[in-house]
Amino acid sequence: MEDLNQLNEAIINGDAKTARGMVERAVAEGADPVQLVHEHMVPAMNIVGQRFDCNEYFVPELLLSARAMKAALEILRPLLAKCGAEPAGRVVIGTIKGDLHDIGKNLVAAMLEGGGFEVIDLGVNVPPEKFIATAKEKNANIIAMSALLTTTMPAMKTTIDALKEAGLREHVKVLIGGAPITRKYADEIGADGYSENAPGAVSLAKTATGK
Ligand code: B12
Repeated sequence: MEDLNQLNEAIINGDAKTARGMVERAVAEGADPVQLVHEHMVPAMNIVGQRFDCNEYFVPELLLSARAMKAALEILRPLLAKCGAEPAGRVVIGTIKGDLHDIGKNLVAAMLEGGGFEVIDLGVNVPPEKFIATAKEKNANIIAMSALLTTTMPAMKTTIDALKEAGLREHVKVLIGGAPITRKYADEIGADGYSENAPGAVSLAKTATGK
């Protein structure tokens, strides 16, 4: 059996090849994909964040760790999706305008797929009008927005306001998340739900759609 602490180390050190290889072998040996993500990969990214905070890591190191995380997630994404059952609703997800962080958003998208939702992922730097137009076009039940920068958070409120103006607010639930987001902020801007992690996002989405 793999020593999974090495998976944490590979992500912290930005070693994409090792991270991907470890995940492939762990999965082949029967490891639980959800456990790999939440007990090893997310904590590893948290350590990367702490090192960035105390000037031990700089943007190049962050990029390498993010690349390692993505490489490992690529293997797990289809497996996370398979954990689910019946389609539970349609979610339009994206990282808010001005924000390029997508690791958490990708994790939430994968877990929602795993929870049985059809997920339309608009990627990063998504303007309010694109969220609205896609939700309308795809007849979505939920818009899920991610923000990692305090400077981009206000675009979440702009999107909710635009949803109201488009006459869609009654039909589309809005879930938000990302490191700087709090429940208080979600309440302030009139979002329907906030969660600090990806499994929580699935529970919120299920509650929002009455599943
Ligand atoms: C990796 C990283 C980067 C990478 C991003 C790569 C990528 N593809 O995502 C790169 C190097 C590109 C980057 C760039 C920048 N970054 Co950066 N980055 C980070 C870092 C270290 C980790 C973020 C991460 O991936 N965490 C792991 C994931 C799994 O966690 P998460 O995103 O929080 O997601 C979880 C939950 O929040 C939740 N969730 C997330 N989204 C959603 C959505 C919904 C609907 C729900 C319900 C839940 C939910 O579930 C997720 C899974 O559990 C953070 C530090 C930190 N501790 O957060 C800084 C951080 C976010 N970055 C920061 C900064 C300042 C920047 C830059 C401005 C740096 C610069 N000088 O250029 C740029 C901005 C670029 C831009 N316009 O977006 C600051 C933000 C400070 C602030 N107050 O706004 C942070 C906090 C670092 C710091 N302490 O200063 N960054």
